Amino acid sequence: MNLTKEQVSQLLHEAAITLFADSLEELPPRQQYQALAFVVKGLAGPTWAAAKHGADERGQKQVYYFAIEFMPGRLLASNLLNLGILEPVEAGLRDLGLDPAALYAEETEPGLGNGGLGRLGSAFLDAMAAVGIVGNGNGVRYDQGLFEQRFVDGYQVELPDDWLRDADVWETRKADRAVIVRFGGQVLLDRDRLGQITPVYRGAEEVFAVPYDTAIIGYHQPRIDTMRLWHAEPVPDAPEVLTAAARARITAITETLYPDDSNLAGQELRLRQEYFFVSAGLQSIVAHFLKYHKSVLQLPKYVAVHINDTHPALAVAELMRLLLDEHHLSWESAWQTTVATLSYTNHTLLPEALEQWPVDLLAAQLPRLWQLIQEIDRRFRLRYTGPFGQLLVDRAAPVVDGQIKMAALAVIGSHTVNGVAKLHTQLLKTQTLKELATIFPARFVNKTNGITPRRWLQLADAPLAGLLDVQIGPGWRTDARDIAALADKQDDPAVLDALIAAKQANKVALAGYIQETLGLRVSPAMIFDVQIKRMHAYKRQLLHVLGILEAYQALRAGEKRPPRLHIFAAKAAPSYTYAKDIIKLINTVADLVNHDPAVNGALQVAFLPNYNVSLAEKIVPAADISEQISLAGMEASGTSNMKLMTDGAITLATLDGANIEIAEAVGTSNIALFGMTAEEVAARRTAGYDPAAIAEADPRLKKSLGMLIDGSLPLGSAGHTIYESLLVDHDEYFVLADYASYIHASRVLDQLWTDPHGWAAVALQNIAASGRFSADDTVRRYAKEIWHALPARGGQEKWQN
Ligand code: 73E
Repeated sequence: MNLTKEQVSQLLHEAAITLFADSLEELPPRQQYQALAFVVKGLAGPTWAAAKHGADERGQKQVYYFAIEFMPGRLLASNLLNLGILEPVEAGLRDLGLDPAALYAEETEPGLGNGGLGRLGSAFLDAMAAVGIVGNGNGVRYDQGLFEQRFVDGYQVELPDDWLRDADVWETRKADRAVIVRFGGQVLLDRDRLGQITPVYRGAEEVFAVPYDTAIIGYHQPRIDTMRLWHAEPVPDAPEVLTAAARARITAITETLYPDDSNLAGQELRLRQEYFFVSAGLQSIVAHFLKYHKSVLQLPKYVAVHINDTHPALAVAELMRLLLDEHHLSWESAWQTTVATLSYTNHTLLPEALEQWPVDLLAAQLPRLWQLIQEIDRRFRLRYTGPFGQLLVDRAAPVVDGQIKMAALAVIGSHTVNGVAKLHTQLLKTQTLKELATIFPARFVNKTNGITPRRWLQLADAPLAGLLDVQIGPGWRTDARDIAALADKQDDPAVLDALIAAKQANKVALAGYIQETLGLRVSPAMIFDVQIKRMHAYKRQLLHVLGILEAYQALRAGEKRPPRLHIFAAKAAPSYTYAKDIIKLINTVADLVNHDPAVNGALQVAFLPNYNVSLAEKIVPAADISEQISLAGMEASGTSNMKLMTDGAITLATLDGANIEIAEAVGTSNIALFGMTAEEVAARRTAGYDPAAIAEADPRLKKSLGMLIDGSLPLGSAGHTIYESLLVDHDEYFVLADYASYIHASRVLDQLWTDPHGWAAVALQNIAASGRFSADDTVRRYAKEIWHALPARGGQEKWQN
């Protein structure tokens, strides 16, 4: 799209008058931001409108990505970049005396997700638009996103996230596209003389689902996809007047995001959320489809519906309901159509995260779906018991012991199932879903996760992006694989110096932010050692803390080590007390080492509050070390590992999730690996394990553990809880088993740091190898091998204005 900076200025002034009846110069920064966002939305509007019809008219297959979480991050700079007008707009702003970065910072980030799962969904939408796939997000418009985190006395405190206070400029309410979603009541099956069955609903609760659409702008091409989020409201003009309580039950559906990551919520409200966005999404897809096509039997040819984790797995039964009850297909053709339309990604092996619903709960909320799930279960058992035997089928079936297993429903009702990293997919097939993989071996495939280099390199890391332009030309901006060309420069000292300078600039900026936020002065000359992700026992932030205490003792004993700043950012689920204890521990250790003159300047800890996409954009470019230290076999993939690598951090990692593929990509000499493999962990679990003996044999470790309970760290009850989790409750996540090799790997990095060019050469190889983790390639593989929705070749679309 073409735009001059003079046009920018004119449009902005007009928007200020239209929106706020004031001149741009008079507006507070928040309103200046809103005016600019309004201008950008207007510029994209005509192309967005055309895109909506274009795909249908061309008969291009559409992908609908169903996810209960999305985390787009701030959109203004990203939209400007994708539209190709970042430069003129920034120049225009500067001419007006406005600071672009300050305006971007006025945007409230929609925190409609917990962590990697939600962020992945948004990265995929951005990537689909970039590579020309007609993609649609389908999710929930929560009134309140993930809580805002503060620390009080080192403890996590949660504040509500009122992200819609100032209205969201990007969303468009589409009241005319609302649909009705039904819960509860009774369903009777009415059979007419021809044997046709029609369900009759009595006493159902009706909920009005209103879509809010946000444009997902394709990078440097006239392709705009849509993220559609549904909001729950009472049905307007309904014949019955609702009580306040009945209205509240309805609006509660989209009031807040469940703040649990990798855990199942299990409550009725969560089930209502899941059905709500699944039913609304499928109803609107089928209705739209039938405007352009004659028969629902054609659905799989033009529509792919992707189930992101089991949260939308009710799609299997809901699509059956629509095809049977509303479009009167036979069971067999409805089933064929459903399976051919749906595909499913599993994101976790953790048993506590595998969703199941008690039959009573589901039957009461969704009586028609319960009838259909029973029939799916009955037919599944009938079909597969012969060939596979009762025992295996019992383990694989969706309805077992009064519970409905959502992963089983998703696998049975999908044509393809994928894990999110090679190891994860293999463990799915051989452990978590092994019975289903025996029955449907061809359904299981791997699709390793990816990230968008546009947000993490082009936008968040301008110094490195500039370096790449100079060294290898700008081609990498459209095809991340081109970054590989950087590998040839590893022996060029000028390039290494430039790389060091780029990293330094990012570290200076982050140091400023740390000072501002925590009042902690840190030196950008230190090693910035970063662990940013949800707080969870399996991710082992605790191992990182034990490493800090080891270094603390070493320094106090007079050892010399390169100065290191340990940077954490992580939210804990409000009900996850153990994770909150670890937060308290990190803050307490930070207090100790940051105030001890004996280690001054050599060891510091900064725990930045309120981790979200915008904070990650500050931390990732400044990282030297990327801590990816989960117990092997636990982290499905991880994606911060990919972002940190892309921005030139060196990974300190276990052989878990996508770390294994990162190691393959960079070579083992360019990554610091440690710890047990997933197989070794499994063997150790069987063999039994004595963490106390490990502690006893290592004086420094013993001292660190003692500090948890001897009063040297004012931890309250948290110290005892953590101590006991390791030494009394058998250290479920093998923290002590991997401790020695973790310390060793970390010391190897200390050694490398003493040779700046050596370090920079390794960092450079990491950047060069990061291209394969671009989400653009990931969605291309999904499109080719799962959705069968190949990207449009250029030429079909044009910018509209
Ligand atoms: O390893 C990550 C993975 O990189 C995994 O833990 C995460 O998904 C990422 C993207 O694939 C994930 N989140 C959840 N399950 N897996 C989850 C489960 C329940 C509620 C919210 C999130």
